[in-house]
Amino acid sequence: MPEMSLQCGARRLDLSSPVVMGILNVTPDSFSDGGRLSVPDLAVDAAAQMCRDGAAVLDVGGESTRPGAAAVSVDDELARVIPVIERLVERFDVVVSVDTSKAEVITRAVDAGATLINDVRALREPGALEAAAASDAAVCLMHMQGEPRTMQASPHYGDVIAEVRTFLDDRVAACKASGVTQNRLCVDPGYGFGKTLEHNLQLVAKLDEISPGKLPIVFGASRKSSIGVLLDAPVDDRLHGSVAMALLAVERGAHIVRVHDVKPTWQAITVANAVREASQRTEQ
Ligand code: YH5
Repeated sequence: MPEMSLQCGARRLDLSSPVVMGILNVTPDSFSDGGRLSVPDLAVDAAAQMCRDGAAVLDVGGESTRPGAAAVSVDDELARVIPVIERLVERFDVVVSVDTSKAEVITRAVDAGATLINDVRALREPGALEAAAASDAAVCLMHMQGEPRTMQASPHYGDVIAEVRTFLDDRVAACKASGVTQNRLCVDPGYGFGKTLEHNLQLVAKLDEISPGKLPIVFGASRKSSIGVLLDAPVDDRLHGSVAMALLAVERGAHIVRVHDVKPTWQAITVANAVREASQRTEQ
């Protein structure tokens, strides 16, 4: 991967080798210790472990976008994510990302120090594009067919690769027209978002065909239900399948893998990086 990077605020995230984005859900059901510690305290502890385990990015999300999940108000989402982002930015030398679609959350998260806006709705909500363009944060544009509540009801495509690429092309063009520069953009095929198992597998198989203008690719299959279907395994038994899927995505061109299990994923891609570098040394 020659001189690939992503400009996240003042920080340049080097993507010449793939990196791990750790998932930090701050919904009320994500942390429980019987109430001794607050959710932000528990989230900071989990984040510290992810940093030790090799995460280059921490992705903070306060809206559940799992199939069927209920919507969250702006105020609830702000109350969940802003205190956590403030603490992470203060403590850890990594890119802090915010997983949101709402303009006000984007603006407040960037004020709190987030330098990557990760939006499963690709900045299509009112004011979101303008909020992102007014910042100097990077943007991850993800493909989704439909809306989280109903997207898995009956996903349908003519050609899933072509449709995902066309959608991402359009959203990249919209971002550039609003002033978000190329070096701040990355794209994501949206594994599991309005897709059958077969659609998901096609997207991984042809991942190298989805990126407009060779932008960095973000990929997230961690613990998702299609991995459960392949393995006939419940959500707490999808680690090895998730690591395999992340590694296959990296081998097909993913630059940032979004995962729950940072350490095993980091170890797997670090081994793969060493082999890739060895094959580059013998190439000339
Ligand atoms: C993504 O792919 N996904 S939130 C259902 C699960 C497990 C996990 C158990 N935000 C992505 O992680 N952002 C989410 O079943 C994302 N790419 C990017 N860029 C959904 C999620 C999940 C859903």
